Amino acid sequence: MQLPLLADPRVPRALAEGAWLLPGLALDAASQLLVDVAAVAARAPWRHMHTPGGFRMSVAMTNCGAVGWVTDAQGYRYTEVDPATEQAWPAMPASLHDLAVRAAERAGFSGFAPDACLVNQYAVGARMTLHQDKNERDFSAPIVSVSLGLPATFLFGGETRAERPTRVPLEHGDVVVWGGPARLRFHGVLAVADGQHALVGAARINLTFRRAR
Ligand code: MD6
Ligand code: FE
Repeated sequence: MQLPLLADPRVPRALAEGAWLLPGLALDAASQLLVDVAAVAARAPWRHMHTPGGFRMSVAMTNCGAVGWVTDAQGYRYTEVDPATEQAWPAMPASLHDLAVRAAERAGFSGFAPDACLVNQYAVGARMTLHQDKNERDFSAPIVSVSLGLPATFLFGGETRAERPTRVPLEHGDVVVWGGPARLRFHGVLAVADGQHALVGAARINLTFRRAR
């Protein structure tokens, strides 16, 4: 039975032209996503990469899909081979792929065909400084970002680093889709606060799906 008088808490919220917060869209899939992320990390282990400037990132990363995002002294780029294992990145699990396509569709980007999923693991205190996602070949595809585990504050900036970012609280199961005129906006994540999540423990996991090639 429907309860049409109750407000639906899962209504999409526009963050900017081309950027949508889809609250709770990943909630139903979350436990399967986490099982599949654990299988990815068993084959392509979590690692702290270094920026081209030599800084160790506080976020631990892995990838799945045909290509994966890496950074080291040679720069930021996508590779077909995981430099840590010298094997191909694990294939993108169907649970991840299907959620990303559904989220993109929901935000008005039909036909999204992600070939890369960067998986970020934030321990308490880990953060992501303001950056643009611009290593992809074609900016016409959106990015789909799925938050799992501990909450975080997403920083949503402008087209220049100087523009003061707005703060967007992200919770377990929230999805952000980001494309069109918003595709090159600066963004980041504040240091993750201490806590415990029932499924994830003391960590936040973020999946970002891209069309890299
Ligand atoms: C994170 N996300 O939420 C990092 N990039 O852990 C990103 O860097 C990001 O959420 C592009 C679009 C959406 C994002
Ligand atoms: Fe990003």
